[in-house]
Amino acid sequence: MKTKALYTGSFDPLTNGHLNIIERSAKLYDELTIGIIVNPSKKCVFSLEERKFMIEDALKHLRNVKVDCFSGLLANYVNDNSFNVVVRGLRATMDFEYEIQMAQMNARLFHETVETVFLMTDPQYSFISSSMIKEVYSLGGSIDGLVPDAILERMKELTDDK
Ligand code: COD
Repeated sequence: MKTKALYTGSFDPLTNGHLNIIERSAKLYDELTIGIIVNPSKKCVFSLEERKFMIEDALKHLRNVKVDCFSGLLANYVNDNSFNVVVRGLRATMDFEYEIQMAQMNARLFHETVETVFLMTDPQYSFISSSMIKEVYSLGGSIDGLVPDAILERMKELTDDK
């Protein structure tokens, strides 16, 4: 049986921490879908279309990875698309508290057996978050090496346009 894995997030923007989890998951599973959450109540700097375009560009070296968008409950998206695995990344104990709660709630909502699998962040990326990237960048600090080059280039283009 093919293993279909899902890795979800806001990815506003995708960071090298996310990329590291994606590259490692792509080696573990037959197919990996990156699910960008559409959350109208969350104010994102980059539009959904911009994030999808940037992520596809940054992941074009990974043959078994595709990018999609979803709204509503993660469990509904998983049930509708028959994923067997949901991948999450863990940076610190702080992440763990929230993640275990979410994994246990999701487990109740999945129709079939779906495992939530946690990959520990590579220590060099443990301090990176999308919100910190945006703050440093917007105040003129360097984010070189913290986001994929394709994302950095696109961020420069988009912020020049705005
Ligand atoms: N290193 C490793 N992993 C990282 C790093 C890093 N530097 N940064 C982030 N991650 C991991 C996160 O821990 C997470 O696993 C993933 O990458 C995505 O992170 P974000 O910050 O882009 O995404 P979130 O946390 O905003 O996404 C939350 C969801 C969209 C998954 C969540 O809100 C959700 O499932 N929403 C749908 C509604 C729903 O089903 N609600 C009920 C939940 S029980």
